[in-house]
Amino acid sequence: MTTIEERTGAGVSFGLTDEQKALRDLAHDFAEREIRPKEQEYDEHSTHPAEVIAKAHELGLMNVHIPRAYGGLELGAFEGMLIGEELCWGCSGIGTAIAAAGLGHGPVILAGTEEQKQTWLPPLVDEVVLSSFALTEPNAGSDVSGIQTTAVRHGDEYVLNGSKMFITNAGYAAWFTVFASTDRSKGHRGLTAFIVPADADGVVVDRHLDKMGQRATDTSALSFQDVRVPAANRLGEEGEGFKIAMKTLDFTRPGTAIGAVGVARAAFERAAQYSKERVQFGMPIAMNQGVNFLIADMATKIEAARLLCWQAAWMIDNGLRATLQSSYAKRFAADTCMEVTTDAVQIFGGYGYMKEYPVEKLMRDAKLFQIYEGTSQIQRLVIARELLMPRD
Ligand code: COS
Repeated sequence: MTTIEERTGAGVSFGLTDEQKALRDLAHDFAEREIRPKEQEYDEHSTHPAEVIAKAHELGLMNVHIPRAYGGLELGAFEGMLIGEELCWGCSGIGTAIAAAGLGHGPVILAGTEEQKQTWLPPLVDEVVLSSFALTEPNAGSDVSGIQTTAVRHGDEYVLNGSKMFITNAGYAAWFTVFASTDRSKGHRGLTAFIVPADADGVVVDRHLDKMGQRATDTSALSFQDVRVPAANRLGEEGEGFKIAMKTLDFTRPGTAIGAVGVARAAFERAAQYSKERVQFGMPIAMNQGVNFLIADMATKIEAARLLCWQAAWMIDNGLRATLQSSYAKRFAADTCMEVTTDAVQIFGGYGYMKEYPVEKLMRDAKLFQIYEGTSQIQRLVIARELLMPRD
């Protein structure tokens, strides 16, 4: 297997440019001022953070990958990560509500025609408009090829029927990227992607789902009942939907992984501080090897997770296929987040288990990173396949 260096000849730098530092500081300041003070309230009531999203939009902290040609900032995957880590450090429920908009319109950037891009992307820059990615179904989660929603062509239109499950921001999206089967006999080669306006007749947001964590993000069930979509809204050709979904996820998984780094860092900072303040047996508990080794391992794993995310972003920004590196990052960062937040609760002891202390929420929030955008098991499956049966 050729190494990345052999393929690109480029070196690696861990330093940030002044512009990148300014972007990270802007996102951090926003997270500290606008997100942190509201994280408990949004979590408790599981409400859509419309106000915070509007402010993030105004500051240019969302939809950041939209190309300049359509009014966007055209930031790279790496710059997106500098923002994403900070927003999720503030609260991953709110951070995910902001970041998931990128998943919704990612397929349009990736596979849209010029006309589709001109139609659907500029409004996302001009106004606070959300798009949403409708892939998962009640009976098709990890197994994308099992999608049962159908799209049948009638003249210049397709008629969509079916149900979607666990769709982020579904209750607040202006339009969806929907993956449906145009030919069930072809399995994954029969899947096709469509842009479906939320106000089209027959689009029904069935219910807001009550989650364990990341409760500020709306997750809803959705259905399509004889929804008529113009053929002009089809992304790519019939049968290209599966690959469009996979390529989108190659791009977005590291962005999700960096959110897990942000949550882990928030838990680490709080636990490290607490370990210095909490006195037992006449000394801060941080003096005990049983605690400070935990702290050391937490910090090491967070650093490693961030570097895997940065590597995946670097691959993407250099135009390289990053399927393997995206799954490395997503798998390791999600599992790290779960471990670090669990250890943070352990360091806080009984207080950590209580809702009035912040780490209980972080542990609940962490769990979702091991599930959405491909479970940790699916990431391992992708990693094993990429290593043992590489596609190029
Ligand atoms: N980029 C481009 N093409 C890809 C690809 C990628 N990352 N991954 C797979 N493909 C291609 C394969 O090369 C194959 O092409 P051919 O039809 O030409 O042979 C095709 O897609 C099917 O690939 P594969 O055989 O690997 O498909 P599987 O059905 O085994 O599924 C997994 C692969 C499990 C990786 C996929 O279904 C998956 O990612 N599942 C998790 C879904 C997920 O993340 N859900 C969360 C929803 S968003 S919150």
